[in-house]
Amino acid sequence: MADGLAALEVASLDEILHVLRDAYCRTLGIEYMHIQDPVQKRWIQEQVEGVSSTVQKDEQQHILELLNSAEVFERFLHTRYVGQKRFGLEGAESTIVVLDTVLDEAAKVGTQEVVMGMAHRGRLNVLANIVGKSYQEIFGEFEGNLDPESVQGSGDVKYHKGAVGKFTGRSGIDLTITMASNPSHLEAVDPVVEGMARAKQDRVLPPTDGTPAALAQEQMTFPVLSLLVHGDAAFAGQGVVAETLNLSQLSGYRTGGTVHLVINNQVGFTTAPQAARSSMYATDVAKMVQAPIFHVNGDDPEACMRAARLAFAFRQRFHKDVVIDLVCYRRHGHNEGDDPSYTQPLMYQLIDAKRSVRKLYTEVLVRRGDITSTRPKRPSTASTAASSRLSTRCAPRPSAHRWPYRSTSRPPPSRPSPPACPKTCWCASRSWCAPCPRGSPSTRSSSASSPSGTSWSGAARSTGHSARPWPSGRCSSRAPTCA
Ligand SMILES: Cc1ncc(C[n+]2csc(CCOP(=O)(O)OP(=O)(O)O)c2C)c(N)n1
Repeated sequence: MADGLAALEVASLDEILHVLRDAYCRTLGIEYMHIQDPVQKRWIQEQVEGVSSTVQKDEQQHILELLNSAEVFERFLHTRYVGQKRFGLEGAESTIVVLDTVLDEAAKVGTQEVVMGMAHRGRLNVLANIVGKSYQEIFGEFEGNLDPESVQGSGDVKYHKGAVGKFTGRSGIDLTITMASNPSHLEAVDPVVEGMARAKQDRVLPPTDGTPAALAQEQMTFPVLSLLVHGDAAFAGQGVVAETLNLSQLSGYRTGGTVHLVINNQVGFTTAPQAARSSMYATDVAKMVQAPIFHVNGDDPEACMRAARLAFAFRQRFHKDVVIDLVCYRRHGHNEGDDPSYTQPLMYQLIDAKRSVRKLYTEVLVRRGDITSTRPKRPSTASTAASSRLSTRCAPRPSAHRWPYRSTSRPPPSRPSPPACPKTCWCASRSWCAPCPRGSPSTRSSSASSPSGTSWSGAARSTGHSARPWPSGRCSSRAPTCA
């Protein structure tokens, strides 16, 4: 073969197909043929063609711990603050694996700081599990402890607040991470993050005057990493994404390559991709700057880890933007207050039947014989510790891990807790005031079962919950407010 393939000079068609399928046709697919520079294309080929992608035992354990932490955090919020907006990460828990991997790799090569921007989806989870914001502060915001003088003073503020924390990954190297505050306006934070990263970078290495001679001498070290997390609909739909990408290689604006992570849950609020964009992929806009795009299946966290490593390594090698397209799903509605089975009934039938990323990964590890587990059903290992911290509600984080955390807004004023509601819901799991997690009993047949497989008993039907159909087994009704 001219040019070689996986160091083979002669190969049968069968061998060639085997190498190519293994490299590109599994849970990680790479778009790079739009890149014109043969060096960059060759580099990608060398990383994946004929290269083993085995994940070490300690890495598997680490992935499982990350998924446990991500899932238990959402599960706690889902059951404790029923019906409250949180823009959950369920279905996209591998986001935490991708971010953890990128940051750990960045720490290992001596990156001084990371500036991050993201919208609502999974932001609380990222703040808790990546930036190191305390559960105390996050749950306090759910309890209504918001600074009334903070921007807008509304309950939405918790998805807009910035934070500064310290990330410590598996390497044990600390990395300061700044999460930029963001407005509701999707993607508006992108150029802000680039500006923040560039300003921090300029403090370390003053910029040149941009003339060709100066540029030739410019040290191509970019000690600050910019990291942007997007939604699929917003990445394709917002013009500011293209504007920001267009700045990425200009000497006055460049930051040495931004790592973009698109949480591609294949729906934008209620809009399906075919109604949201004309491009094939949500990430196609990034092709205009010849960024490589790593499409990865979010149900394969090992592939997600690999995609994150490849993406960061490409950024380090060529100082260009890279995109990770995390193809996943959204388990609940857009903000937990809406029921997606009204607008996407078929999709949500499939999603309802899906096991979580953590559960699937645990099963894979058990099947492969990588771990022995008698009960892969509940979050175990690290999440045991995480859940005990969660159940003690508002206990401060016990170790110095990922500290110090500092919020960029003023600390919230303390408020007295509201008196406990005396009435109990028919489902017996919470007070009458809170929306019932099992929906309205009066609208269900006795054979219906909850998403967790619990069967409903007819005995509970005399209660007066508001009647509302319960489509495709999803919990959707809300209890009336306590008088
Ligand atoms: C500029 C702008 N347009 C519209 C909205 C309203 N809006 C909020 S979330 C959302 C859907 C976003 O979908 P996607 O980017 O796929 O993220 P997801 O919520 O699915 O994670 C829309 C249209 C907004 N906040 N900002």
